[in-house]
Amino acid sequence: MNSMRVLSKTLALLLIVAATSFAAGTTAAAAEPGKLNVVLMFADDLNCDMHCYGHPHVKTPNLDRLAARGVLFQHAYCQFPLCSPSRSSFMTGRRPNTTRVHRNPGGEGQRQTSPHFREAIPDTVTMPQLFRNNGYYAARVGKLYHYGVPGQIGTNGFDDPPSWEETFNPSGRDKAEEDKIFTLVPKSYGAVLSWLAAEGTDAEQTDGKIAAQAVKVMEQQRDKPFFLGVGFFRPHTPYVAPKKYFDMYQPGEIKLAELSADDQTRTPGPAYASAKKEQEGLTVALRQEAIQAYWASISFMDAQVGLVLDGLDRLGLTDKTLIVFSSDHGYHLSDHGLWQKMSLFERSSRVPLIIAGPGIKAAGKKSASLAELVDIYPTLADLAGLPAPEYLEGKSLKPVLNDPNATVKTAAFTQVRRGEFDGYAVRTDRYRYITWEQGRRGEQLFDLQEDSRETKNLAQDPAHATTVADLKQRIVEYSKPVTK
Ligand SMILES: [Ca+2]
Repeated sequence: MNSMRVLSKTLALLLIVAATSFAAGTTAAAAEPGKLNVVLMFADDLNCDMHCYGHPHVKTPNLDRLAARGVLFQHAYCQFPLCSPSRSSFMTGRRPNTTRVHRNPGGEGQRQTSPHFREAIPDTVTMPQLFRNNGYYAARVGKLYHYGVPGQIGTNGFDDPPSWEETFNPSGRDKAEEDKIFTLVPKSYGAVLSWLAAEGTDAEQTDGKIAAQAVKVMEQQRDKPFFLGVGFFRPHTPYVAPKKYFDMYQPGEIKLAELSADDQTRTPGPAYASAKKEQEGLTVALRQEAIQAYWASISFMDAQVGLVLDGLDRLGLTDKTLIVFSSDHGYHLSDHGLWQKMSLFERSSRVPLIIAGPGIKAAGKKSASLAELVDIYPTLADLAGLPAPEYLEGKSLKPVLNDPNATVKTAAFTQVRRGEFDGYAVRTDRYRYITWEQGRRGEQLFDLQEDSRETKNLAQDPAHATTVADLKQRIVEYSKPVTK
């Protein structure tokens, strides 16, 4: 190690010490009144099947009203289409190759357990922790970091204690009455397609309790700045929602997606490796029922978002609170012949993202600009006027919040692991390019302007050779290990 490197390491350490003392000082001083609160709401396994995203059937009146006073990002992407890798990434503002979290803990069929991001980056300051260090009260209600669902409902899940002052882990009838749930694999509810049109009220369900607890926390903390993480469990399996939400959708009228030639032959193989045995050969009626249940769970979760928004209004906090709503990854509903997550197609990688709050000039607008979940942390720090750590790997979306035509990035990245090798996808304003094990196990290129359903793989088309070479190079750069 040369002397310059020793010097820069020493400087970096001094800076960390200085930053820590500064943070400790401001914590004691308590944040000044007038600072903006944050409500960070996440749904679990939610794709963009929402009315405000143009879906013709799915009713989301409360998210529609949030979108009407915020900016809706039409092209937002997760960095990894699985709970723990995605959540570790956006909560730390760092990408999966930095957090080194590429698996869920103890995940089904996985050879080894996932590490916690603190093993690779022990001193990282998470998003809520930054607010905490600057005098905010930070609390979590429900699922913000990984939780096994439904197994760990009511516990702390795979949490990060330094992130929070207080945590709340409600548990409702959906958990207590698991034996009533219909499932494709007996006694298995979390990883498997499963659903229940439940008896009883919204308030008896876990997500109903989460909304109620969130409002209680806001009421208790209304006089001081707070960062409140509100993590709903739906529409993750089991799709449990009160009956009235199932009645909103007629399964017989649900149109199933057509499969392309590649979907039918499952080419290239790794693109379809997320398929599970029990999901193969489902009858049309069963597929329609599963989609009805997923949509019912979305409308139920939307109603709980409504309770949080109503609470903010009633407490007079709406005008001083930044509100973010998103999901940890997208979701297939038999499109491409797939269900759930863990693919690099648009449907599994794309997420809803709505950001609202005082001072957002483009309120009510939709933006086609690319955004990534890793951008949420720098955006909230920017809007709240807090100094974000320099190592964050996303960008503030503030320019887009003021002008929906502004762009802060030309590409969004998503990656996934297939046992011994990785797949990477890059999304530009027009294309999605995917490479499996550096192309050795297949490449895919879709022109989303011409082919939004990803039916024609153009990767071997000589007319697109330049585009493929350019996007391949972007992935080579993206997938290099981060050394800082
Ligand atoms: Ca998830």
